[in-house]
Amino acid sequence: PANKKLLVLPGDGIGPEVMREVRRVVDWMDRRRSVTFDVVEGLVGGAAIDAEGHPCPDSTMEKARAADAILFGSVGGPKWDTLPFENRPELGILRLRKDLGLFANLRPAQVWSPLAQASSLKAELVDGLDLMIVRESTGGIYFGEPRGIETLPNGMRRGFDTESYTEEEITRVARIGFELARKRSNKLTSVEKANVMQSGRFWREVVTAVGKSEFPDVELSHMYADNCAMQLASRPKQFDVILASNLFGDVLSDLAAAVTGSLGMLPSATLGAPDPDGRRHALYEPIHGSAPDIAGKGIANPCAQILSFAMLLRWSFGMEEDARMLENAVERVLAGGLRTADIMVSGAARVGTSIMGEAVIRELDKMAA
Ligand code: NAD
Ligand code: IPM
Ligand code: K
Ligand code: MN
Repeated sequence: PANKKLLVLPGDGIGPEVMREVRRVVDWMDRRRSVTFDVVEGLVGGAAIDAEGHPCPDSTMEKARAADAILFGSVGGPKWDTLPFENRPELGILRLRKDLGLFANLRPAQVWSPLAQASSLKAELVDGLDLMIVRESTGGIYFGEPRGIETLPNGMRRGFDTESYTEEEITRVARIGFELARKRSNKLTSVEKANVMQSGRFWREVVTAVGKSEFPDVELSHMYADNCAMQLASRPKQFDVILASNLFGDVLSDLAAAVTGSLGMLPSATLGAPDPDGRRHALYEPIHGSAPDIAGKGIANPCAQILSFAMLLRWSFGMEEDARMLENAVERVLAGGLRTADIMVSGAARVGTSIMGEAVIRELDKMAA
């Protein structure tokens, strides 16, 4: 079979630091498994602004369109925070999602037993937690028009954005949520604020209709987003699949990360619709950002980035066995007592980014032996 074309976009801050550890895993897979990757690197975010004057230059978009899968790091940082809105690093990831039509952002939040102690909640509330947030990622208030900052005729200034969802946008992401629920515990919780937002009311109406006509076997419930945040922080194990808009999904997934132990652990996949010949654009990235507060210190947790590569193997290349193997390797490292600072518990050994990455490779070696 043809080599798999992989585009790697490290980005800014801890992005390149944690990506370095994934490159070891890619090399390992190349050497030890029957698959060969053609790895191409590209510029995105602040790094691309510095080199080419745009957070997602056309050269990067071309590489992205040609790739079989994209592994993305993180973008942003204080260096670029004062740039005009149209030229911020964050536009890098937003353009990739929008222009490639990556509308379904899958954010699994799992607690592995060795990490239950690292959660912000009592261990018994999270042990065995396994939920999936399906976040819409090309619509809503992130892209709605009109938006801007303006001065009104009376001299007052205002800033404004628009939350808007079409029936088609809701339907296609709802289908992804329902399909995932079917493969898991058959429960879908759709989240909005139908009590105060017209777009939320419409969201609930459309999701209900999709459920009735196409997924009557899936148990669908609806929850207001504020209540969902409270429920996630107090009884997270009640959830299986959570379906949410772009903004609510963003907020709820950071919350889910705290509940599972750390932002440094959670991967994501962002998928587009398959084209007629079955090819589907897909991008994989940790849900965390460039973590400027710890960048350059060599202490970032590489697990979320490594687990994003596991999701890539599973979702883009159908390499389920290899994905599991990689996830197991990470779990064994944690069970063995190695911890980066963000998931430190008493009695564990505190290590940096590269020791963590090396330990994952060692576990892979043992499993393949
Ligand atoms: P952040 O996710 O970068 O960091 C939040 C906190 O979590 C920080 O204290 C950080 O040190 C910690 N953290 C994050 N990842 C970690 C890891 N792997 N290991 C250990 N600790 C980790 O969010 P922020 O500070 O709000 O944003 C920083 C920059 O990142 C901003 O410019 C923001 O826009 C950008 N951002 C980008 C993405 C993306 O690239 N998709 C996602 C989120 C934020
Ligand atoms: C994320 C980030 C992005 C988002 C930003 C950087 C545009 O927070 O990927 O979760 O809000 O989607
Ligand atoms: K990221
Ligand atoms: Mn976010």
